[in-house]
Amino acid sequence: MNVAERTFVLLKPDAVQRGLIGEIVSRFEHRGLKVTALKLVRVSRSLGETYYAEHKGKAFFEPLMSYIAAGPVVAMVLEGDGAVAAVRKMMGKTNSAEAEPGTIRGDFALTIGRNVIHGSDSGESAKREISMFFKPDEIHAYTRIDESWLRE
Ligand code: DAT
Ligand code: MG
Repeated sequence: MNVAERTFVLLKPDAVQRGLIGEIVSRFEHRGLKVTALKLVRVSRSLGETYYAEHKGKAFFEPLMSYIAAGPVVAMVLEGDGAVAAVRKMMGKTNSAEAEPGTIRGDFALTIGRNVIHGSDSGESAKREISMFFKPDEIHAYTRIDESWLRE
C-alpha cells in the first residue's frame, strides 16, 4: 500500500537569481508531487546555522552560510507517495559535477558550492525542516484533479 509522504525542498539563491524557479517546480508538479506550501524567504544567519547544523565546523560551512543567505530562496513542502526519495533522486548527487544528466543538478548546475536545490534526506529531516520554515496553517490540504491517476 502506498502512503503519501511530505518532504521539504528549498530552491537556493542561485536558482532564484538564474530564473529556474518555474522550471524546477514544474518538474515536481509533472511528476505528480503536490505543492502544499510555498514561499519566497530570506535565510538569516541564525536560521542558516540551525538548518545546516550538521555541517558546523566543516571547511565549507562559512561559504555555505554566505551562499544560502545571498538572496531570497523558495521554500516548499511537497507531498506524494515516496516523496522524500523521489525528490532526492530528481535532485541528483550533491556534487553537481557528478550529477547525472536528467537530474536537476545534472541539468542546471556545475559545482558542489552552487548546486541550486536542497531536499530532505529522510522523513525525520523533512519534519524538522518543514517546521523551521512553515507554521502548520501555512501547509494546505487539498486534492489535485489528477490524484486518482497517480496510483493503481
Ligand atoms: P545535500 O544538499 O545533497 O543533502 P549535504 O547535506 O551533504 O548535501 O550538504 C549540504 C550542502 O553543503 C550541499 O548541498 C553543498 C554543501 N556541501 C556539502 N559537502 C560539501 C563539500 N565537500 N564541499 C563544499 N560544499 C559542500
Ligand atoms: Mg543534506
